[in-house]
Amino acid sequence: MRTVELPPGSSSSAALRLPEAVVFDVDGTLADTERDGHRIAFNDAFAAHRLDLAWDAERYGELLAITGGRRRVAAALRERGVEDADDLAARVHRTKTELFTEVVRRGGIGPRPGLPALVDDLRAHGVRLAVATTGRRAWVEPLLAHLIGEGTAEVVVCGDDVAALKPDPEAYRLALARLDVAAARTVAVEDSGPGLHAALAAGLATVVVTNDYTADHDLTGAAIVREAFDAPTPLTAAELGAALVRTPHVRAR
Ligand code: XBP
Ligand code: MG
Repeated sequence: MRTVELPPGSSSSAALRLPEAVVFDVDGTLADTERDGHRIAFNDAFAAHRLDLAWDAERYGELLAITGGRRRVAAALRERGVEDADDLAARVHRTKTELFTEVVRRGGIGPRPGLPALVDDLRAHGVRLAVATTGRRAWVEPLLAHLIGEGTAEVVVCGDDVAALKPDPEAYRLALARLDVAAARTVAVEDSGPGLHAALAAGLATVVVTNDYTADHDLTGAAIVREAFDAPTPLTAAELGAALVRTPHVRAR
């Protein structure tokens, strides 16, 4: 495992371990996609399908407990007693995916503040990058190209690739398998309770950077919980390495 020396004048002169790889969640983590991105696209898709359904910001926050847009729509339709809710949800979600992909391709979604600096730091230290998301590849790939640059994440696992969405660990396990790296050398970066539980269940030390929708989630088990990438101090590769050391099940190996 690589080490990095702390800068002169730091409180400790001990060398820190760096992770071999970092697996990032996308929604809510790399970018604030949900309230003003996905939610609007869902509502536009409901209108396009002439459905009398619109999610305000608060209701959408509750529905985020259901991961995966198609499942989220299906649950809302079932709740209204709609017959063939699953088929209709699949059609509505296809429209939503097209609408959101257009927004992404127009450059309408930017990175969370401080994220580009963390990615630069990780790349400068040779840390491998991957993504594990429950979102659809149609918009994930162009969004990653816009946020961190095409090819920066050498492995990209999307909702299309797995049978079970987060909080199931399948997406993280698949990312580890494709990276061919041990969980004990890898750190996950997440924004939410379901994402944290998925990463922990795959054996990953996990750093959670919360947002308005997730600040009150149960984040027990996270190695580090922060409200931002850039405050109060910038999140660095060395701090992600410290998350490995701080996570008991990883330290025990
Ligand atoms: C994100 C999701 C996704 C997005 C919408 O969760 O659950 O469903 O809300 O994207 P996570 P899709 O951040 O834990 O991956 O409509 O493409 O599903
Ligand atoms: Mg997320």
